[in-house]
Amino acid sequence: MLVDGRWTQNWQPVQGTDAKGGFLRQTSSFRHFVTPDGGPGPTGEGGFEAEAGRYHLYVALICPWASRTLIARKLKGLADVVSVSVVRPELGPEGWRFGEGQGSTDDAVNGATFLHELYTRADPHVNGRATVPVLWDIRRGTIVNNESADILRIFNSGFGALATGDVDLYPTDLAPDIDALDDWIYPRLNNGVYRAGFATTQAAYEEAYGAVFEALDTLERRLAEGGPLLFGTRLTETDIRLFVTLIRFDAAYHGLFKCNRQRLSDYSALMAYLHRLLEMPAFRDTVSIDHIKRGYYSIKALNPNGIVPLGPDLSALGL
Ligand SMILES: N[C@@H](CCC(=O)N[C@@H](CS)C(=O)NCC(=O)O)C(=O)O
Repeated sequence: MLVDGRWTQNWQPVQGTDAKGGFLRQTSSFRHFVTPDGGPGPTGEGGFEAEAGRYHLYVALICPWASRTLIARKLKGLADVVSVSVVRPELGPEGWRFGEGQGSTDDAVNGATFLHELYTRADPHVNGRATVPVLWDIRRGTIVNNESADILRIFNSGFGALATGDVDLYPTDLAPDIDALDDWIYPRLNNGVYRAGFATTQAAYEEAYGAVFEALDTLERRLAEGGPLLFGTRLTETDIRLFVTLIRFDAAYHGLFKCNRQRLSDYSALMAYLHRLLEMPAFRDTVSIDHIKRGYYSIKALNPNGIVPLGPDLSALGL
């Protein structure tokens, strides 16, 4: 992690632990918004007006939070407006690293070797972890935002007419329901799998495991009774936020994170839902099972020998 702008060697893949051995995720530190006229957004400062070619997105394909933003970028028709760099899937001693090949890229904008260099460039005294995603302002040479939930909303409405996709991922009439469902899914499922995987006590693991499967059971019923999507026929940001966790479940969370009461492929409505979303290139094209498996199974604290499993067979999903 970074302390006063310098990379420290005590970096650990486990972000933090509470008094009961529960996993704690660091909060994001850059919270500015791109807006159509450059005015400030709900948090942060103004000065980040929408413009084609001005912003760059740094992602890891293993990372569910970064993948959310990639899906939104495609759904909103922003692929030619916001460019992308992809780090290698393995988190090494200096965190995320760039490098051309096997689905990863160099950093064509800043020429960085490690993602943490961008954090220091944005703030020479930065503290904390160098996480993906990062939305970078090429003109000002700084980080606009490193919180995927914000970047989803920036892509939905911050680019105004530059966004040609005709879907509204956060429509006003559904906003309170979307917020409520996001807030319900996040601790139980999106972050719940991490809380199970990185728990350092049996009690913290069991609590997280219970929450994960309670959430999956509830969502299975919701989709069976009221699908095809979480809000009927309207595709929203909550579908993106759920998809990124479901698509990683059998490949990573079932085994490595010990979320193994059932596989996702044992849930019929959730599988039908995954199939439905994977029919859209904006979802399918952002999924790399290769990066997901190599990335998660490279976490030495959980898998010391780094052996990447050959299974599971995901051919039912065309993956
Ligand atoms: N709040 C952030 C969380 C992002 C996050 O935790 N990303 C992980 C990868 S999945 C990361 O980059 N970790 C690097 C590290 O912890 O050093 C978001 O949703 O954007």
